[in-house]
Amino acid sequence: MLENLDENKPLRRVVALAGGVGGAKLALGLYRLMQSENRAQMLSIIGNTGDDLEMFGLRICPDLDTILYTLSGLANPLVGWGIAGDTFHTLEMLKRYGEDAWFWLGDRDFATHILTTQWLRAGDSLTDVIAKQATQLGLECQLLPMADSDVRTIVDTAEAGEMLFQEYFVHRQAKDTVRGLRFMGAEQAQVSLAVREVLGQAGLIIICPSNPYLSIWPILAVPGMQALLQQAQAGGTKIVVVSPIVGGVAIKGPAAAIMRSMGHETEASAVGVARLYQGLADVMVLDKVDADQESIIQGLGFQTLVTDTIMHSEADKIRLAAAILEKFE
Ligand code: FO1
Repeated sequence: MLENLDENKPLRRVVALAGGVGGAKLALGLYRLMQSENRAQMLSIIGNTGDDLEMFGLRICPDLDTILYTLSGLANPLVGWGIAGDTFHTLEMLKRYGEDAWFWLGDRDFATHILTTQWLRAGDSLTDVIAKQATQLGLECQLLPMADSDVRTIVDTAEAGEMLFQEYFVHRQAKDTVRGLRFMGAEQAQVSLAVREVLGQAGLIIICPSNPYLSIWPILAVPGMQALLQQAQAGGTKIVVVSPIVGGVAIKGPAAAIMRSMGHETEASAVGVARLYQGLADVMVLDKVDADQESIIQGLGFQTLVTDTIMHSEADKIRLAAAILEKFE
């Protein structure tokens, strides 16, 4: 029986849930590692689309694009999003026309949004659009949007009320106090056949170190998603969450500030993250600097892995991916 399981191991899928820049780092580690083992096609990444927006008539999927560019080696390493070496002539021209072009879209990046929009208008699903782009950019793994229909993260701020995510995050530079979030369109959204299939084949599910509220909650808000995760768990598949909070600070973005401003019960710490995922994930990966929180997290019902989780270099990313797969796959 055990032998059988071992034989089947390479056939089981690794499924990662990810937001943008932070999530893409671990996704890249998993991708490179599985490429080196000749099984990159057994990696599926489910990306957040709650951050999507329409601008200049174009559909933009920042988180999916960030993963796409990161894994295909195109991403701008300085910021983690956009394309390395991109120019901004189109944006400058739009500004000359008087447009308030606050979202930095590069000339090459525009090509992605033009095609996304064109293919969606032609009737392709977002799943098909992203799959075509991934294939064209040579991706060997699968990149899937969390849903095909529109879901938009709406941020309710103390200073200016409700606004779309990118308005809060980029235009207003995440300076407002977040008092609530909702995912517009989530109730009508459906888990796609592709997402259903990969979760059904998952031997391990990894929640990347993305902002729980802004990047993972929208994915979990798609009706049926949590039930599929529970089904996978019931079949023996572990769900591993990598803490995006290290030493009380968010690795990237406003996660810590949002945890403080939104949670009466949560705190910006690895324990706070564990509380958010209690009952949902089985394993928590925390950084060595938070090792003193390990026993509390275990007390909350998690298996733990304490390791270096800060990913600067590609080697850091592969090492973290390898530590997780070695222990829990
Ligand atoms: N992030 C910014 O902070 N400023 C920008 O102007 C910006 C433009 C942008 C364009 C394309 C794209 O794919 C991503 C872009 N991002 C930008 C990143 C993005 O808004 C966020 O990092 C994610 O949505 C958060 O997950």
